[in-house]
Amino acid sequence: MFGKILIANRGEIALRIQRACRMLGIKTVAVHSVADKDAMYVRLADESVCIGPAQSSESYLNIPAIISAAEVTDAEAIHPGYGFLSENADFADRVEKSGFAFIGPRGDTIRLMGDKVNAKNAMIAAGVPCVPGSDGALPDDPKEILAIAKRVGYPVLIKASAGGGGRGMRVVRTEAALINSVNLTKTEAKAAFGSDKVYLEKFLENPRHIEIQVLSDNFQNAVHLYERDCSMQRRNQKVVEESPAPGIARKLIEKLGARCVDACRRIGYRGAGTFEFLYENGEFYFIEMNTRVQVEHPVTEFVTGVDIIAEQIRIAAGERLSFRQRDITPKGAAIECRINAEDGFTFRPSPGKVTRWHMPGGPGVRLDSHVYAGYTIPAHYDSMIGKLICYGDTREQALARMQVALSEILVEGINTNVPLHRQILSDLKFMQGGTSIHYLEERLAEWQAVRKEK
Ligand code: MV4
Repeated sequence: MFGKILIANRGEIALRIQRACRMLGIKTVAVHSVADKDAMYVRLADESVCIGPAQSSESYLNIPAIISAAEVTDAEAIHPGYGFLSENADFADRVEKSGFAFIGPRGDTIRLMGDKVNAKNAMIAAGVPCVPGSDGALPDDPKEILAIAKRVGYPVLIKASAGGGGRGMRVVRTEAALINSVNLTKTEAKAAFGSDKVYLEKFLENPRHIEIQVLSDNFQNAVHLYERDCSMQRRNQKVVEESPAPGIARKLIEKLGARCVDACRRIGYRGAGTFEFLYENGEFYFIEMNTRVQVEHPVTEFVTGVDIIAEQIRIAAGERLSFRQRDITPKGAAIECRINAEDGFTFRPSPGKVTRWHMPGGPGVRLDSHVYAGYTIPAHYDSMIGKLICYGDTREQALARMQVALSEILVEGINTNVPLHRQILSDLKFMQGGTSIHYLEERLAEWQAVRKEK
């Protein structure tokens, strides 16, 4: 087991990783930008290294600075968290070449999954159900592209292979618009990601977003930790996530999970990962794989009892998974609200000094946040400042605890999106469960209109 881990991230996930390290008796090195020098996890770290000025490109994305910090502190491993360099294959390679363990998959696995066409081909080979579409990247010949779209059937979606997370996608509803849309998407993809490789899929009009969490050790032991429903999202930013996915049969999830586990074995996956699916008319369709821990991992931790971050560290240290699939029996329901330093309805970021910070508690209530009264939220980074996760024996109980917990939150000095969460949690259709990826955006338009009248 490692003696010291460098945490190459910031905010709530840096604190979360530090908690796992300290629980395992591992020393921690916190790296921080000038703007994060007063962060709690810096104060709690055994050692801290300032790696640069506030802007991410000079600090949290600064590969030489991070690797140098690991060298000068004699760290044995680096945990990338999520975002920043967590899915940067070159970073993973350079970490390992510099003699440190990268807490995550090998660089070539990250590279494979970062190319969405290759990722999809790997899944098709493993028998994971995918969205119908082009067989690989779209060819150059317009006649062939028209034939593929005709076979798939309109509407279709053109996606950048080097994109992901909603970037570089275009819906095409008529044959007349196809070739222009493909060329436009290729141009944008080339500019944004350096590759104009695009592929085509049947466009699903009203799906839910369901993801499967997996853990896979170095000995090809892989298990799935069931699913999360992440459909409550706005502009590809998740707002609320939950497990289990309301109204989807366990057997269906277990069948899908087994396919994901098989895929992990075939590609030699290492660490924690998430298979993203769209779910529509009772069918699952693979869209992408995330080769990192996700923001919403606490939802799965509540219903399975597995400490996902600790498992990531154990796997990276070469340990075998200490449980098998049959040991994973999910229980109850959990729901997560992402707490953002922003206005809940205009979404305008609201950085600044937090003058009051009172967080909820009680049975089944967890608050993952690095914020404290007196802390100044920097303006340079993502607006998420914490996550409130509530657990219950049933979804109804988890929702009730979440409503009570949200009502206890007291924050002054900045705006938060807590009012939005309270609105969502009391929305009848949401409470019935199973809303699609478009539901929140539909309701937001109404809620904002009402608020304008107030
Ligand atoms: C899709 C889709 C509909 N049909 N693919 C968005 C981000 C990336 N995960 C893929 N995404 C989508 N792919 C097909 N064939 C709709 C989306 C999508 C979406 C997916 C999941 C969660 C939120 C979303 C928001 C907009 C679009």
